[in-house]
Amino acid sequence: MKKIFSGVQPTGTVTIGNYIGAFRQFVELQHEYHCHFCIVDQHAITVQQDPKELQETIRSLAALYIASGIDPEKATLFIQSEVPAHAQAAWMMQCISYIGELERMTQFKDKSEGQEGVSAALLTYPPLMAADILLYNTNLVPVGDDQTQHLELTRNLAERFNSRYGKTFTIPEIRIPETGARIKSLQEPTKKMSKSDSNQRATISLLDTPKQIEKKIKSAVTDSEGIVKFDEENKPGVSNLLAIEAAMSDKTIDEVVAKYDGLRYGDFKAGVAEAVINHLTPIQERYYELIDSPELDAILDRGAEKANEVASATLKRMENRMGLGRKQ
Ligand code: ATP
Ligand code: LTN
Repeated sequence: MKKIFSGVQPTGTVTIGNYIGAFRQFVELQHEYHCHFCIVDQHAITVQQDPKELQETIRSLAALYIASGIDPEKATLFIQSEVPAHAQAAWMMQCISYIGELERMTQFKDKSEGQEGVSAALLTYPPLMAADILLYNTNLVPVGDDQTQHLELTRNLAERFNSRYGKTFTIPEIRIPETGARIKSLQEPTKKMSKSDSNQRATISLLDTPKQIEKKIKSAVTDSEGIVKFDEENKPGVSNLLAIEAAMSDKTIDEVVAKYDGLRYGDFKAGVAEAVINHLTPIQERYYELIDSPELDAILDRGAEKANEVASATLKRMENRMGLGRKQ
C-alpha cells in the first residue's frame, strides 16, 4: 500500500480553508493509502506561542482531525514532538540544505517580512518539514497549494541525500485538491484564508457558531456588479464564496452558480452560510464529545507509539548512511 504523510500546525482553530484544502483530502485518501497525519507543534513554535494556549490548541486539533472523519483505526494520528526522530532527522536535513534555497521560500519571506527578531527556525522550517515527510517513506503529500514550494524543496533534499549517501528516501509527490486548493480571506479575497490571521472576520473556523458563520459571510467582501458568477480574477470575493459552497455541499462550481442564477448577493450569501452550517454541525457535535475524553489520549498515545516505530528505523538508516555515531 502506498504511503501518505501530511501535517497541520496547531496555531489557531482550523479554518474552512484548512478543512477544504487539507482535511477533506485526508478523509478521502485514508481508505486507499497507509496514512500518517501529524500535529506539527515543533513547526508552530517557529513563531512565539503562549505555552498554555499551544497545549490546548494541540488537543483541539487532534479532536478536529477525528471529528472531520479521520479514522484512527485506519490512519496514524500523532503529535510531532512525541516522536523525537523528527527533530533529529531535521538536523541532518538542515546540514544538506543551503541558506540561499531556504531564503527563497515565500512562506519564510511572508512570515519574516517587517518582523523584528525573526527566529532561525523560521528559516529552517522546511528541512523539518522534509524530515517529517521522508521519515515515513512517503509517496504522496496532500496539502493546499501554498505548500508547493516546500514540497519541491523536500524532493530536492531527498534527491541530494540519496545521491550523496546512497538511496535512502522515496521521492514524494504533492497532491493538491482540484477545487478549494486555496480558499481566500473573506475580507481580502486575494489573500489566502489563514488560521493565524488576526482579523477574526476574515476566517471561518470549524468551531464557529451558526450565528458567527452567518455574520462573517454576510460581511464578506464581494463587488458591486451584483451578478453571481465564477471569475477569480475580476470577482475574487464571489468566486471564493462559490468555491466554499461547492466544497461544503459536494457540488461543482457550475451547479452552485446555476442555483443562484438571477438572485441577489444577499440570497447568495445566506445560501453559502446555510451550506457551511449544515456541513459543520455534525463535525462540531463529534468534536465536543471528544475534546475532554480519555479516548482522545488513547488515540494519541497509540499514534505516537506506531509513528515512533517507523520513524526511528528510518532515522537509524539515515545516521548510518551519514556516518554518525559508531560503526554498526
Ligand atoms: P498559519 O496561518 O498558522 O500559517 P494555515 O492556516 O496556513 O496556518 P497550516 O497549518 O499551515 O495552516 O496548513 C494546514 C494545511 O491546510 C496545509 O495543507 C495547507 O496547505 C492547507 N491550507 C492552509 N490554508 C489554506 C487555504 N486557505 N486554502 C486551502 N488550503 C489551505
Ligand atoms: N508546512 C506545512 C505544515 C507541515 C506539513 C508537514 C505539511 C509541516 N510538516 C509535512 C505536509 C507534510 C504548513 O504550513 N501547512
